[in-house]
Amino acid sequence: MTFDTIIRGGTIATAADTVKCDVGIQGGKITALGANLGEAREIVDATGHLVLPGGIDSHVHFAQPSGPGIVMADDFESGTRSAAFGGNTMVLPFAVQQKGESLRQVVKDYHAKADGNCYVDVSFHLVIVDTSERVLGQELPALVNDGYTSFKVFMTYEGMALSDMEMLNVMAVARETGALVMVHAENYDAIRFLTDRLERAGKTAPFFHGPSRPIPIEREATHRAISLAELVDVPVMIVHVSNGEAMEEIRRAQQKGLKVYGETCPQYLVLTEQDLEGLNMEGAKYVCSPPPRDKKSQSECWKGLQQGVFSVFSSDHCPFRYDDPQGKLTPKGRTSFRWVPNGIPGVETRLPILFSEGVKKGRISLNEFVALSSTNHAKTYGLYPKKGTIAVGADADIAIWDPDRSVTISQSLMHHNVDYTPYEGIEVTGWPVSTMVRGRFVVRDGKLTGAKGDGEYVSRDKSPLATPSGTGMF
Ligand code: DUC
Ligand code: ZN
Ligand code: ZN
Repeated sequence: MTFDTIIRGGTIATAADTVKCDVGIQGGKITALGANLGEAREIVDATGHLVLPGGIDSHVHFAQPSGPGIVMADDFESGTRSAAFGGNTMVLPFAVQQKGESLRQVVKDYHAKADGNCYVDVSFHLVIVDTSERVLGQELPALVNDGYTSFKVFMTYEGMALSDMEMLNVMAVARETGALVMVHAENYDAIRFLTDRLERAGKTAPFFHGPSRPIPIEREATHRAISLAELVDVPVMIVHVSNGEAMEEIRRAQQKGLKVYGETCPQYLVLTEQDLEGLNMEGAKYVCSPPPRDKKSQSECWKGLQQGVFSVFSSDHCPFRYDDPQGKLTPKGRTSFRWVPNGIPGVETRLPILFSEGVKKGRISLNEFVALSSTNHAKTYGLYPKKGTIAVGADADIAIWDPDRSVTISQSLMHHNVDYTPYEGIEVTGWPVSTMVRGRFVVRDGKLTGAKGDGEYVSRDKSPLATPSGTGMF
């Protein structure tokens, strides 16, 4: 038998196993695993390297309208290019509805932005802002059946926050259709209350973004989201969890047998509120929500990863340029943290940070790394086993890693369209050197070899993790 490509001599790790064997690839799929696979048009020597399922980043933002005068730095081209250099073969960005917009039109608009422009595979989550009868009764169920099988709701933000009644109505649609609901859990009124008080006291610097949304604001909303989901009997994913108190709410629900899942992100492992203290507006570089907390919260988030409370580790890449009036230095942002665009980049640094801080420092195993960075994303969002593993029949989505390469993270190494990285200066060991999407190298030995358009849109199945448990109250 001959193959298009054989990856030879590497150590393969999946979420379950670590083995030394070769990978045979044909027609974009993995068609054989074993020794002495025979002939191929191309033999890739992976001696001394790890051969891992390509990363799947199930929480990124590209090309989202972000308010008057603000422009998101990455579109689908630059965002997926950056993702590829970070060892990712697939990303799940959001298609975000505005009030009054047809969801069908939103999906069309985001396809127009993405199709033909991506270096790695993509699939959209929907963001539901308008809960009118037309959206919830007709458009959303039809879109779930068309493969848009997850959606996010916000409990905060002007023009986006849903009331409890609206959350319940959205959750009911998810229950009926088998979709998975992702929740941004922060208490909108409490943030507004604290923001007003801080501003009145003249506390307007970026640093005060943190004090405007302290841990109780996230913990309470997490508790409420879980309680609403319990009433409806619908599985939920609490995204971007920043601290132990919110994590414990998720753990408690899981121990009760509820299908509640959790996600955390690099900013909650390696950044703290002190990073927002920078002189002048420097702190704006770290403004994201929920905000980075303290060292104790970092170690509690690690516990959440180690103990399986968090099943996915995502970047929440939400890119704004710093030195740019359409980015973090928007003139209004100088008047108050309230107006600083919310979000930080990280799609390229997510995996090296988790690998180095996690695997190299002995906090998690290599197999747990694969689960948290790829396999569990595929399982959670209806992509498994086509994506997220190295197995015969799976797409040949592969990242080849040098596990011993030491790198100091720096903006000069990044391939995003942002002008900084919040992880500047962090030293990591382990780096993705090549990324292959469906059998073709997009990045090879640190060089871009793919073209925009190599990445395809992937329609998703309903998640097996999203089935109700049958304990609902109606
Ligand atoms: N939520 C996100 O998921 N990303 C960036 C900002 C936000 O509030
Ligand atoms: Zn969010
Ligand atoms: Zn996000």
